[in-house]
Amino acid sequence: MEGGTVQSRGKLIVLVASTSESTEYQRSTWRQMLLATLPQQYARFMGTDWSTSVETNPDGTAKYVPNGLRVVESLLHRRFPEEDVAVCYPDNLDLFVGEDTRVIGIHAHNPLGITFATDVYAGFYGRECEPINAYEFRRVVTHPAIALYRRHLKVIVGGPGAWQIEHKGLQAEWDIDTLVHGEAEEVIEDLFECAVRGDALPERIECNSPSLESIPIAKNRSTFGVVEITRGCGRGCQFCSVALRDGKSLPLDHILLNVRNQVAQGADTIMLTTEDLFLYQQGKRFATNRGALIRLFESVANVEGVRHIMLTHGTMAPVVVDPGIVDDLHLAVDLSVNRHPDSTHPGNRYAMMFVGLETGSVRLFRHYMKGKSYPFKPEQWPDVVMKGMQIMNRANWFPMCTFILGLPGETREDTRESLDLLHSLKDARWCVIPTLFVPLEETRLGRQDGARIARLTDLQWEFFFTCWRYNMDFFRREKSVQWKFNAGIPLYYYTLGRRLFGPSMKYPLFRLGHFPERWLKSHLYLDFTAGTPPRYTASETVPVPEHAQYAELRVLN
Ligand code: B12
Ligand code: SF4
Repeated sequence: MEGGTVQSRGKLIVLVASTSESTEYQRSTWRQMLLATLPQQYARFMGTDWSTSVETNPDGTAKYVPNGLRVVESLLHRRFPEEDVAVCYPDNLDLFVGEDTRVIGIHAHNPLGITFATDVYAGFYGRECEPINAYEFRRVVTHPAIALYRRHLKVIVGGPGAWQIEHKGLQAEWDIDTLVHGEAEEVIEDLFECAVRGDALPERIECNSPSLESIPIAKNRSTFGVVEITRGCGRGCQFCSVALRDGKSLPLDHILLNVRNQVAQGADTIMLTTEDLFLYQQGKRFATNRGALIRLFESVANVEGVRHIMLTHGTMAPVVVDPGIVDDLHLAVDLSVNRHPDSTHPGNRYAMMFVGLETGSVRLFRHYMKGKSYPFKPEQWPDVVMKGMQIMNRANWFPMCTFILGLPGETREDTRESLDLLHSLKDARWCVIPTLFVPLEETRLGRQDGARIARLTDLQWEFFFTCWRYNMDFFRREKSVQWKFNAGIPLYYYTLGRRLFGPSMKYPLFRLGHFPERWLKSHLYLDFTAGTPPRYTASETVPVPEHAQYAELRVLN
């Protein structure tokens, strides 16, 4: 390592991301997501040592970090010589922070683990448990190398989870000069220049959406080979932070340059990143652009070195409007990293995409997220979900779907409707993640109370654990370990669960532990014994309403 000099003087600007937000262990997104949820205190018993499994270049810099930090790095290269900027993991901060260092830029994806789905799970072990993500982030921000040179350093934190630090009032305690919220393209260069000069910095910066032209090509490798294909969405869901940002697509040339850069740096997997895959080069009113999508997949797959394509988010409605689209995008299955014996693909591969189903209650759906089902009406939502799932599953797309429990004003009837939809999806090939409502600050529901795990009703618990029962049955096939898990369930309930959450979790939890349904049915809402058919089935077609009829429902544009 040419480290002698680097070590003693340091780099002018050091960018850093925690290992638990950078790891691409086994190319498994769900494993990384677990790190945002599992409690650090018990991590070693859960076999998650890989949370710090990342790769380092010979000079000590990071091989891959979250894409947002790569974008910041590329923006800085416009203003500062490349040799003045280093990107590393916390364990190598000592190599790069020194007398010459003026700015530390820290990326925050989910730094305290307080967003959807995350602290819920750490909470099962008691209130004081900190998720691995939070522990790892704290390790960055309180790193001794930063403390040692703090007198001449500015500390800037940005990323999609920066709001969490403000929300928990930790900015002063962690001695952070500036928190940057939102898309930072148009502020980075000036902000870092001021920081390098030692000027006083604002405590917080709220960024506006940048023009397409100001989004740079990421020169270096991002975790999971993330390459953005769109930004924003515009469907207007009230709980979502990107709801009101208009959707825009990155030009294909820009995308392909990014793909080539990823591959040139050793990535063989490209994660096409978007809020909704079907918005890529969309037509009017979210119309899917089938040709552009096919061209995108083919062009990416044709880049030499690309072996796998991974997806991020998408919505159900476009699949129901245009069922052939998932067949046309067969490369998402052919080049997927995921395999499951239930896939009919010759290599048992399946495409995995995150899909927000959020609720089975038409009332809540209409109130909070009616743009999500467009061009269908809110009352068609359960049919859209059933049909969309059928179409996806037939094409070997097994989506990872989220539901939100505890949306403001959720009644028992609403929860029952979600349970009905869940019941109807019992034979689907999917993964279903129950999350608790979190009022993200920059959203229209930002001032509402968040849902609390300790306040879940018996019906909400039933929803929660029925989801996990489905997931276990679908993904965990080794029956030999199943009995151990089942036996652990009552043990957990009587030693800890009952004390932390009260008796309303009992029977739902016992469903997770595979207790006999004929016994559970008198205690739970859903009856899984043979007699009760699910409320919904996938219909032959779901009619797209006439626009005239639908006009008054639109929240769009
Ligand atoms: C790809 C992705 C993932 C991947 C890969 C993550 C990774 N480590 O690289 C996977 C699937 C693993 C993942 C997991 C999770 N994710 Co995620 N993910 C995304 C996604 C789709 C793209 C991220 C991205 O690369 N965007 C492109 C870059 C350019 O944008 P950016 O990161 O925001 O960066 C910009 C600014 O934030 C800023 N910036 C970024 N870093 C820095 C640093 C400094 C110093 C400064 C000044 C500025 C700055 O500048 C950049 C340019 O504008 C986003 C949604 C989205 N479209 O952004 C969700 C998103 C970020 N994820 C989210 C969540 C909730 C999670 C999980 C917690 C999910 C879960 N419930 O389990 C986990 C946490 C994982 C972990 N270990 O931390 C939420 C974040 C909400 C929040 N933080 O409050 C988002 C916004 C999705 C959503 N709408 O809900 N995720
Ligand atoms: S469809 Fe998804 S990304 Fe778009 S506003 Fe709704 S939740 Fe947000």
